[in-house]
Amino acid sequence: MKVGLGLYRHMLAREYYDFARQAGCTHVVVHLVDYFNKGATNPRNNQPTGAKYEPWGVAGDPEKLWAVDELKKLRQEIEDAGLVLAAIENLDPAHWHDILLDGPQRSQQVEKAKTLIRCIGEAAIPVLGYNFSLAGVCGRVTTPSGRGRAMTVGMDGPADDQPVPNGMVWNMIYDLNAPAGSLPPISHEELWRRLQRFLEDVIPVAEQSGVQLAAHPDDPPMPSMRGQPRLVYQPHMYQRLIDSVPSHCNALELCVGTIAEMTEGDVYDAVDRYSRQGKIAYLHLRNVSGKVPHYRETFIDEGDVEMIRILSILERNHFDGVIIPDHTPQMSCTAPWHAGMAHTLGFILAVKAMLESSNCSSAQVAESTHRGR
Ligand SMILES: [Mn+2]
Repeated sequence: MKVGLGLYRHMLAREYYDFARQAGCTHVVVHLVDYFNKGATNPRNNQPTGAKYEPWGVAGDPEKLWAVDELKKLRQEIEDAGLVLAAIENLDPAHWHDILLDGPQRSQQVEKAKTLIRCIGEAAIPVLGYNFSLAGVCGRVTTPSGRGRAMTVGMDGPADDQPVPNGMVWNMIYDLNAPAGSLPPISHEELWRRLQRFLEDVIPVAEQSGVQLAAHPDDPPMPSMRGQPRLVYQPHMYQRLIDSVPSHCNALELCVGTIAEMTEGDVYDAVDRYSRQGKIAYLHLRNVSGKVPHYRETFIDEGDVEMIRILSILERNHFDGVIIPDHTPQMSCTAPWHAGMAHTLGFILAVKAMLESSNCSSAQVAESTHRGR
């Protein structure tokens, strides 16, 4: 396993690459979508939160795709800083809203998605993460309920009532001039049909381009949010996604925290099942307390998930991909995001070193952890 750091668009600068290396990372995962663009309630020194139903921000330019030169330059800058660019995380709603919505621009946007995948391949970036969701990450509250009164996000009960307004998808605004009204609700099967069509359209291009597509599960993993169905809201639903279009390029951006929030199954079984199949392109690591619709995100060393057990399973199944911290609660200092990331990375590096130590097999780790409780 390799350790990386996820960087938002405004963090794609040498200062942040140096920070990643200083904190022990060899890899980075980058976001090219500026989630924070004109978002009134969405501070840039945290994960994109929005308010419970406020959008994160305004999507990018629909006519401006990420170009090969731009991607190559980014990869070169990251390599010059001594790091490897492991993945791009998320498509811009400006480029694929009608793929999600089955709207009138669907066929043109499928061509845009194919072009993007070809460019990513040409720039030798091996993975593109995505989240096939209409409502996106929403319905959460930010409260000082973390350890030591840390600001953290979670759900304080069901949040299903406010429909998604027209012109918005995946919690971002793609059309500021959309007519009044809201998205009509669709069925769970219709959402799966849209995903199936998308994968059938783009996976052959991904294969030709040497790019793995990696699906994030729905966060928060409710059966529906804002009247819209969710795709992967229980651990076993990831299998349906993998099986829908069998390909090495149809893979997962497995999010441990989101899976731990799910009401069915077991996060250890899920990590075992999907890493054993070699389907995890890269992994988000985060701890959590509770399950939907009552949970909160926690620091890595507390919460419901035994992280040493998760990392032991990955090591046992020879997971060779990149692990990045997901979100962390905000630490009380002038650099809350940096502090949260450094704390999480230190924890991950310590467990990794322990698992790799020749004096300390996975079995011994599991046993000593158990005895320590
Ligand atoms: Mn995640």
